[in-house]
Amino acid sequence: MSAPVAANPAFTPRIFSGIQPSGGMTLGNYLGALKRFAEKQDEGIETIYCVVDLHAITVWQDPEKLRHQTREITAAYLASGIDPARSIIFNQSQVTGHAELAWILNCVARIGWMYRMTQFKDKTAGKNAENSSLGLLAYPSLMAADILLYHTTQVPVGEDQKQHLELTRDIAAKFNHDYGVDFFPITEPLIEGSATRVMSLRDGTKKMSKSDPSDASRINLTDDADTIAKKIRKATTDPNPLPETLEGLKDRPEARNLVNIYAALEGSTPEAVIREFAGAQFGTFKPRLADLAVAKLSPITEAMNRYMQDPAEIDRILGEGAARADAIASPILAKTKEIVGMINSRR
Ligand code: ATP
Ligand code: LTN
Repeated sequence: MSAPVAANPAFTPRIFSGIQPSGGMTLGNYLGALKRFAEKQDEGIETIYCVVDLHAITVWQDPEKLRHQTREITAAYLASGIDPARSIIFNQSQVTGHAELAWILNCVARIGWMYRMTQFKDKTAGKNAENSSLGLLAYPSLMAADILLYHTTQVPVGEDQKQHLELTRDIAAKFNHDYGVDFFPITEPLIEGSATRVMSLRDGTKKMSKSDPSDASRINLTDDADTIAKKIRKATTDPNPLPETLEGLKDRPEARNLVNIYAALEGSTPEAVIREFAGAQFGTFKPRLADLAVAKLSPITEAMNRYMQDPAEIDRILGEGAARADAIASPILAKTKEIVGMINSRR
């Protein structure tokens, strides 16, 4: 993979990010992505948030469930404070430019780059990779298209997406180089805060994931207060009390995970949490964490449920967002095609 290229200051700052409607939202999605999406609206930069349904179908999705989950992610966007008047919210498949640009980028990116992606390796581990969809292999190229279609300069994501964002930079740089242009920006990843990688509650070495077969491994945004408290109480930990310093968490992934979650929910730092709970047993810390999680998440869950009562309104918001997204994307896609040498005689 090529060396990082400096971001081009000539592009107007613009934020884009996406979440797959491939299941319910987890605490990991909330802290690593959603919560930060809402905060970015206050920074005076244009913000575009997408429900990436084309990505979701890289693995089998039941059509009715896909529709439901697309609305549910949209409801989670709204419930966490993303305001359709200040941000563009839409689902990917309604803006055809994503699939069109992805095709062009498929012809720029190299197959070997795709095989090297750890997400592809993880998702095919223990299975016959030859039998996975072609879309799953090309997934990062579609993600690059999502980002580059809007000349995005910054992408807030969790730690697990870092490699995909590096690939997006490589694809943009190769396109610019191959065609002798300075057309696509070299996008910056925004991986910030103490919860960029929330781990499974059952195994501190595995990412908390919406597709983990064990429901006890994650907190879902749709879990009620009792379920959240029970999952935290049962979370795997070692028998020792919390240490006096952050250093003491070094070889204790489960304890570190719970401290990081506490800090991110509270809006403080792991250092501050350790200072407060130095020497405390998990029997003391876990109930406090559960109370904090319920206090922070239940208003979001309630708002999500309210939005889900009115699917027609959700669909209206997605449609309006798609029209606004398309207005930005269309001229960029048209220019891309012109650079590539495609004739458009319908204008
Ligand atoms: P899966 O778990 O099925 O692989 P996912 O939740 O990782 O799916 P997305 O829903 O598309 O995939 O992820 C949306 C955003 O949430 C991304 O920015 C991703 O980095 C972030 N995210 C996902 N899981 C975590 C986690 N455990 N900790 C922090 N951020 C996360
Ligand atoms: N691959 C991402 C989801 C995603 C995305 C994007 C994130 C698809 N397109 C564009 C940021 C920008 C994931 O989290 N699994």
